[in-house]
Formats: sequence, structure tokens, C-alpha cells
Amino acid sequence: MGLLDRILNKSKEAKIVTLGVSGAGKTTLIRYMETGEAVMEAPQMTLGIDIREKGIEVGNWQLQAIDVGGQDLYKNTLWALGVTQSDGVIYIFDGTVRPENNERFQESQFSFEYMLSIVNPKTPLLILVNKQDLEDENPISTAEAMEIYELAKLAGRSFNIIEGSAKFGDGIEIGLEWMINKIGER
Ligand SMILES: Nc1nc2c(ncn2[C@@H]2O[C@H](COP(=O)(O)OP(=O)(O)O)[C@@H](O)[C@H]2O)c(=O)[nH]1
Ligand SMILES: [Mg+2]
Repeated sequence: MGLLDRILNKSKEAKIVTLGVSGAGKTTLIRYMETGEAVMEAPQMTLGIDIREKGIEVGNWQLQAIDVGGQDLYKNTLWALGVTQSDGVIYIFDGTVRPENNERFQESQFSFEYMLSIVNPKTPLLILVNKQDLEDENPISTAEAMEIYELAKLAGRSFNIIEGSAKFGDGIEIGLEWMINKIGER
């Protein structure tokens, strides 16, 4: 959308941050949202914080994404910064991580709990159970995610959970529409 269109259509702007363990698909999701095309090339590992220039159009909204590295160093320093700069949070679970993968599952649980501790309950929180396209790896469903990450404790938060694929974009649009509606209500 051009500048004039944006003024005439009163396009609204918001910032969102993607969080989740390293490799969950944060950067892939942002690439998908920016281009609307399948992300066939694996992104380079995100170092530090990347405030994206390219906007994401959803309806008459322009979203700007903040991408943050998932490694502990960044988690402990930059996630909270990203959260304070954002109107909404997209938290990504790597759907191929199951409780049987003890170490990875523990890291995933821990990182999720940490996110909850730094995100205001009123901030719209979209949870993506990612990598559903990897059928051979039997990714967890939203129902399984609700159970293993004990998502009943999110009652009272502004949250939504979807299954999808950051790589191919399945399920993403519905999630983003929910997000802009919630941001618009605030
Ligand atoms: N098959 C598949 N691979 C994905 C998906 N999302 C991310 N990946 C892959 O997972 C790896 C890590 O993705 P990346 O976006 O860099 O994760 P980040 O560390 O959270 O930013 C890359 O090889 C991606 O191609 C997905 O939905 N499906
Ligand atoms: Mg990344």
C-alpha cells in the first residue's frame, strides 16, 4: 500500500515480536508473513535483535515484526526488550519437540514459562504449534500442546492457539486476523 492509500485508508500500525526456542521457526514465520510465499531456504541463525523494515500487511493493518535470537544469551537480555516494544506476541512451539525428547522438551517448557513471566496478561498472545507439514515427525497437535505445556493456566490471558506451518503458511492467516482484532480492541 502506498503512503497516500495508507493515509486515506487510515491504515493502522502495530508491532509484534516472535518468541520461542532457537530453531522453532521465528524467522521463517516472519519471512512468510512478509512475502506471503513458502520459505524454502532455511534462514541463518538470528543473532541479537532484528527490527524488520519490511511491513506485513493484514487487512488495513501494517505490522512490523521484531525478530529475536532464541539462544539463552538473547533470551535473557533481548526478549524482554522486544516485548516492551510490541503490541502483540507470537510464541512458537517447535511441534516436533515432544516430552520424550527430554532435554529439548525441558528447554521448550522453560522458555515458554519465561515468556509468560515477561508478557503482560493483557497483551495478545498467539501461540503457533509449528512444523505441522513435517508429517513424518508426527508433530504435536494443539490439544497435545495444551496438555504438555499445561495451557489451562493461560485462562484470563488474551491468547489463541493455532497449528500451522511457518514454512508454508498454513494456519497463519487466521492467527494474524485474530491478532489484529485483539490489538484493535485495546
Ligand atoms: N518443515 C518446516 N521447517 C520449518 C518450519 N519452520 C521453520 N522450519 C525450519 O526450522 C529451522 C529453524 O527455523 P528458523 O526460522 O531459523 O528458527 P528460529 O531460530 O526460531 O528463527 C530452519 O531449518 C527452518 O527451515 C516449518 O513450519 N516447517
Ligand atoms: Mg531466527
